[in-house]
Amino acid sequence: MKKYIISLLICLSANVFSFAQTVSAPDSLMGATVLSKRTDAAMQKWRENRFGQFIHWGLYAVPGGQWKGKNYPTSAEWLKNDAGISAAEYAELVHQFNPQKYNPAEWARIAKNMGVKYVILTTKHHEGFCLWPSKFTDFSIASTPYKKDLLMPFVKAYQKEGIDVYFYYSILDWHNPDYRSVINNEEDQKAYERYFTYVKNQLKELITTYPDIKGLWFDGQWEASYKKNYKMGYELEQYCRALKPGIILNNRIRVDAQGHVDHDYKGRHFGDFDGSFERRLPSNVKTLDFDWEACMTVPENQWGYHKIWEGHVKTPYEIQEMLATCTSMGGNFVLNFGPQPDGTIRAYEQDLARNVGAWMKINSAAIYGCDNAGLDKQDWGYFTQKPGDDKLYMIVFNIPISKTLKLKLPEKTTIADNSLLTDSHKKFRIEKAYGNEYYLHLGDGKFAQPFVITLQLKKD
Ligand code: FHN
Repeated sequence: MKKYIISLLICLSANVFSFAQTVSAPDSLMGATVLSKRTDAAMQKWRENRFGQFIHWGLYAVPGGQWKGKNYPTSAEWLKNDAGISAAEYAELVHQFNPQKYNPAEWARIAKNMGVKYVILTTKHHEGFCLWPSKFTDFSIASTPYKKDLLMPFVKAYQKEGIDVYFYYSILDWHNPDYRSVINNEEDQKAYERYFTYVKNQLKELITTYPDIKGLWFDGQWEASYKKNYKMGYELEQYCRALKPGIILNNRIRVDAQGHVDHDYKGRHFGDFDGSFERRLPSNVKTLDFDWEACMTVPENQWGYHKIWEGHVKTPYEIQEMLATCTSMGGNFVLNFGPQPDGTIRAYEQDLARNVGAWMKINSAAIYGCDNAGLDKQDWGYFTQKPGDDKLYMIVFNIPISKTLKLKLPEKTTIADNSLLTDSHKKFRIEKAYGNEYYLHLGDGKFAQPFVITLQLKKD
């Protein structure tokens, strides 16, 4: 027993130390502090999750992108700004926010069936409205006809489905009278400092009231006021890490002394991962030596609920391909949902979740825990591999006319076996082309695309 306790203590201290090692003090320009991939279990879990859900929900869901009979095709959650609505007039929306059909268990079921392993919920977006009854403002759910906290039932429901919960928090705030976009004089600075205290109070409130959350996802860090007060970002980072050791923070928590956002003056991401891939994926990258996440909207640029979706709306196939792309490049993929003001999820988002989920149910082995496989990208799709595993996954999106898939293996590696992921009896003929290049012959079979082929590799 004594032996067991000693080895447990050694293990625990090694884990804490391995993370502590990666967080350093900032340099004089307030550069990044996590200089290599975190190796602790929490971050490893984040990495293995690979697929997440984003949820943008707030007062903006009520007008749904329309104001006084006019449609604003820009992002619904930016309506206050885009329609030039005064803070007082916008605040009246609290009396209309009454999500009687809010059923977080149903949301969590949809998310679970889609195959996500984590979720990020906007607790306070740029509009400043809080989804929880914050002690520090009246501009919260407590002032609505609904009154009840939206966060606790959310956290519980998602946790019940085994989905990790993260909270989004906007540093930018259009409602708090102390908030400043720019600091023009001492008064502004004083007000901004009061606002910063408000932010810290709220974050402490969130972290302590909902201790099961795994991390915080910051946004709105680009304004001149925050850049001028760049030391606040570092203070905030330390503050969150002290309140919740092991917490996972995205890169938008900080700016450096030269006003760089997302990445510091040396190009290194802030926080624990690079979350600056917004509505885009990194291009042409074989592998990245840092953790990263891409977040994506279903329509072109709507995060919050908008009554009218114009332009391109993504299909399940496109989402599956983005997820495969991110996994093959060692990153996470997060898909956004914008619930309706009554608390229900738009029918198209539900369909999309169902379809992506149906694909995930049979192919997720090629996603969860997988990473870049270190092979040259081929036009038919994406390679993924679990680190240290000798199984390689080929996620096929485009079948060539030749019905043969080219692949180039690392030196001194051969293919011991292969099969369709969904049918271990379905084998393919492999032909050695030249060097370490092979052709995999699909034959005449019909495949519901995208499909996954598993290759069992063998070292010579
Ligand atoms: O302005 C926001 C936007 O509304 C949305 O929340 C996205 C999500 O990454 N972030 C912002 C801009 O970067």
